[in-house]
Amino acid sequence: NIKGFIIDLDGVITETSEYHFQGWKRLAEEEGIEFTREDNEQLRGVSRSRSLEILLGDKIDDYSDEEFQEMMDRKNGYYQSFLDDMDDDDLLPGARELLDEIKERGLKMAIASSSRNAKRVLNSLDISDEFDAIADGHSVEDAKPAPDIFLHAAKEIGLKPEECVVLEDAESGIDAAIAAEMIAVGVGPEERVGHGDYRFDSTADIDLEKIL
Ligand code: G16
Ligand code: MG
Repeated sequence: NIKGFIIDLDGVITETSEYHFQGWKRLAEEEGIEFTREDNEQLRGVSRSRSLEILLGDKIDDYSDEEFQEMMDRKNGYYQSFLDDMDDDDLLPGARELLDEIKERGLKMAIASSSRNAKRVLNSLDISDEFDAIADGHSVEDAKPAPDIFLHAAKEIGLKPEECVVLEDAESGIDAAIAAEMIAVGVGPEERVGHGDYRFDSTADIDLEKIL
C-alpha cells in the first residue's frame, strides 16, 4: 500500500548535471587533470567529496586534506554561479505535472537529494513549499548508495519503507532505494537504472497509475 513518493532532485525534477560538469571541468583543468563528459556520468547522484575522489583518481595522494577541502569549495563556487540564473523554466518537462498528480492523489511527497545545494535549487525552481519534507546532503552522514537518506526522508513524512516509492535517475540512487527496501523507480536508460522495479525513459514518461 503506497502512501508517498521520495523524489531525487538533480536528474528527475531539474537537470543540473551540465552545471556540475562545467564546475568539475574547470577545477580539473586548473589542476591539470583530464575530465570528460563521459567521466562526469560517473558522478551522477554521487556526493561532492566522493565525486572529487573519483575525479582525482591516483592523484589524490598529491593533496593534503586542506587542499582537498579547498578544491571542493572551489568547484562549489563555480557550480553555484550557474544557480543564480535558474528559475521555474528549469523544471524538467513533466516535473510540474508529476508533483501536481502526486498531491491530487493525496500522497505524501519528499525530496531526497545528495546535494548540499538542494534547498537553494528548490527555491530557484519555486517549488520548496510543495514538499512535506526535504532531505539533502546535510541530512545524513552516508551518501547514496547507502539507504540512509531515503530512510531519513521516510521517517520525516511518517511512512514505513514499504509504503514509499523512490524516483531516481542515478545508478547509486537505485542501489540506495533497493537497500532501503522501497519501490525503486528508475528515470533514464536501462544500463543506468534498469535494476529497479520500474523504469521510465524520462520524467515526462513516468506513469503513476502503473506504479500504484
Ligand atoms: C546531486 C548530483 C551529483 C552531485 C550531488 C552533490 O545528487 O546528481 O552529481 O555531485 O548532488 O551535489 P553538491 O555538490 O551540490 O552537494 P542528486 O542526489 O540530487 O541527484
Ligand atoms: Mg539524481
